[in-house]
Amino acid sequence: MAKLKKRPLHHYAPEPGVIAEKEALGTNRYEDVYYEHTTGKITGVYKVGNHHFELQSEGRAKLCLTVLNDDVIRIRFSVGEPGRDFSYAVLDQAGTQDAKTSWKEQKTAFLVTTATLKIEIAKADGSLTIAERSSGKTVHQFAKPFYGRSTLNRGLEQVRIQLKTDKKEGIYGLGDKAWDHNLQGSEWANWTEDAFAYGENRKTLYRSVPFYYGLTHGTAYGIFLDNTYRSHFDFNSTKDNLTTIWADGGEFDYYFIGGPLLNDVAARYHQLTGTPEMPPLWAMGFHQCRWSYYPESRVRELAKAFREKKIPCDAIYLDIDYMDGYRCFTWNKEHFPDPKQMISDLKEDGFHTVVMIDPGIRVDKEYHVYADGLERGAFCRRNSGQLMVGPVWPPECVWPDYTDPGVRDWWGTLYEELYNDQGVSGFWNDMNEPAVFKINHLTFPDDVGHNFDGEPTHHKKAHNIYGMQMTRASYDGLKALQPAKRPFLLGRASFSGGQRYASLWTGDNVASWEHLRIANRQCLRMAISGFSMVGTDIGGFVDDPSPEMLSRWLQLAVFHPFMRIHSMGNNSDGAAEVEAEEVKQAEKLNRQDQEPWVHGKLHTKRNRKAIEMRYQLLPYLYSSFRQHIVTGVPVLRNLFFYDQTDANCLKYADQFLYGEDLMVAPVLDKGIKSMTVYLPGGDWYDFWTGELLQGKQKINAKVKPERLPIYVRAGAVIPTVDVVQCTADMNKLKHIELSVFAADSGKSTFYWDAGEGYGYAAGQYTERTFTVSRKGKKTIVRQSATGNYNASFRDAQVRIVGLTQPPTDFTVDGVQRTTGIFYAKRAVVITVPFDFEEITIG
Ligand code: MIG
Repeated sequence: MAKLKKRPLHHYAPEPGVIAEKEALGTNRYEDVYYEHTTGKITGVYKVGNHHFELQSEGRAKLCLTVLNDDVIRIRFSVGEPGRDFSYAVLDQAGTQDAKTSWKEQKTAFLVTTATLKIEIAKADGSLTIAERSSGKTVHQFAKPFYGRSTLNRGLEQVRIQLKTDKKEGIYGLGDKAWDHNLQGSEWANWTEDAFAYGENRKTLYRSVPFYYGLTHGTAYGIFLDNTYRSHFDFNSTKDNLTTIWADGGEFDYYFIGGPLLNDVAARYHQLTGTPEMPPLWAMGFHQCRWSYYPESRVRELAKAFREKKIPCDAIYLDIDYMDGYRCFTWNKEHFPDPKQMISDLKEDGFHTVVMIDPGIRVDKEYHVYADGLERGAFCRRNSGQLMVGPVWPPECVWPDYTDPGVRDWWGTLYEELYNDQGVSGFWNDMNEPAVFKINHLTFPDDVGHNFDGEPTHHKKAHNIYGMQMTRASYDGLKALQPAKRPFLLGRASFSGGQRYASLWTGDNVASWEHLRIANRQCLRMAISGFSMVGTDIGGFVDDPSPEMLSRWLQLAVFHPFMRIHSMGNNSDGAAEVEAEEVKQAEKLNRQDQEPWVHGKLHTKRNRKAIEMRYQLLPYLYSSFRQHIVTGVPVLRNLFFYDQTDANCLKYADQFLYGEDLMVAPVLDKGIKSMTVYLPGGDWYDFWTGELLQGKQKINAKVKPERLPIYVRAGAVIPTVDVVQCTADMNKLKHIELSVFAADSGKSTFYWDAGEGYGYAAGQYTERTFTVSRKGKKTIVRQSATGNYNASFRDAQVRIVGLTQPPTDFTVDGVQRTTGIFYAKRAVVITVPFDFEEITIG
């Protein structure tokens, strides 16, 4: 029998012809035959309302175009008539705006115009060209018409577009890739994968985010492919000036997002796919984790050590060993005889407890989750009707089908005992790619079925959203169990839009300098791809960090919205239960600890300092997160988001902005004493020394072991507080410090609320806007506030940096002031009531 030739994974369709894999058996039979689908000629347009266009085509492929708003166009190619209009990623309300459009038939094309974009659909073959109206620049241009391919045996297996690009175009985003910031010249796939100890060029990692930014001739745009199959993005990897994007099935349903600024594209992508709610304040504190802390005495010991050593910490994590035989939602009673008591004692001391929940449910008739799930038909089955059974931690597991709304609801209720009765604060959803042990394929076979919210399908289509739907089920469940509490959920696998449900950590990284660099890139890339609540395993999961490496990692992680140390301890990868017993033995002998104090006095001091800084900056970080939710602009942004036309910003892409006002130059190399930092346009202050520095220059920054070079935008006001040991103590603070970095003009916001609950939705927050200006030799700081949250702060120590001469005259709300003034080395500090309106210093 002739064998079907194996084609490489990333092949484009062979061309031309309709008969593939030609090793004919004799006459007219083949191993398989394939069909190609295009739109062919576009013969007319059917218009629905003002913003939806259905193109009539001669070929089997169909094209619909929806204008969501002036800058966002949905383009939908389908082989045959379009299917159900359904998306896990895009918010329902994203499609409701009726934008003003006009359309015209020309000789060779149909033309759709919005206020900012001109979209041309070629009559000859349905190719698209999109130009920005104001600049006239073409930013999106098909090099070939839409192409679909199906085979008799496999059905539809490829939908594809090809776009013109060139090596000068910058390509950013695409979610979870460890590669350099600019993806031009490289090729990637999206398929959620348990990527233990990944390298920077691994094509597929834990998350699938088929969204990227292009930056061409100074103009930015975005492409989001809303397709859950394995998708592929080839950005000119073969130097043919083509970007090729394809998916292994479904529709080529994508969104073109106009700029012209990267920030605009980011904001619009978030409007499309959502932002998280405000996390509880404690989730932005420092967290300590390892695989695994047990038994109870060890957990208590750990908590005690943090307080004794005066290293702030808000959460302790329990990895899989807290469970009874890896049965989710149970406790190992030998190690944790009274979880409720332990959790409540930890809480007293300011520690939240976070526990792991996996999707793999142990096959065991005596286990309620298995028995109950089985009865409800909650677990995934194969085509044959058999349960999908495989090994993860338990030797045999089954998996809930989170794409079934009923299963999601049921799953949510399972948290009740841990969350409501025992007082667990947050949860950690691991292994939800879904990961399966023992097989190279790492996950389910393709023939596993999923409900897909009422339109049953196979795993190829549901794989990429499985983890996301698990976090959705968990998140919604927690919300239903305690509606007045902000859930904290940490997830691993996800898809575009998954940011609405879970924070994430980047997965099983390695303690190496290379991985510290990757940590920086990955968090930046996840943030610009929708996931601002992101962090890494500080110090590395696999292997042990050197003292210097751990300190540098902590210093970087001060600026990752999720900040947690995690390590593998003595566990080896892929351990089955038997090995796990060995690990338990090994744990006794050698703990391979990664707490902030394990590297001696000097490094403990440095690590404490980094974590303290995190707490001092929390009002700023929290405000920045709030800004992110309101504007859709990511919390972390590469320097080129600040000025996308400045070649140096593109070059110094490891430098990043945290919020609007801080710029961080991460130290990613061993032993360095100085580094070149690029300051983009505008004036900047050295955060540490208060020195005023002009923008658009490279500086040689001294690198100290105990801190990173950090810069503040001139005109900013940065709110900070005194060090506390946990966020619970933050709401008792009477003083806040406002550092004013003097300039001719500037504006900053400071958002504060109870740090928990939804009072803010009823106005229980305060958003303070500070404006900084100068008049002659006077520096003026004004404050205005909205909202009615009664913060504990009573006074503000306003620290003014960058005065051009020693001040002699102080006025607070129109009244001259002679007391409460303190002249520090680089600043003048004046203590004023927290709700001052205007301070004038000159
Ligand atoms: O196969 O629960 O990424 O953070 O410590 C490993 C044990 C399973 C993988 C997670 C890691 C966690 C570990 N888990």
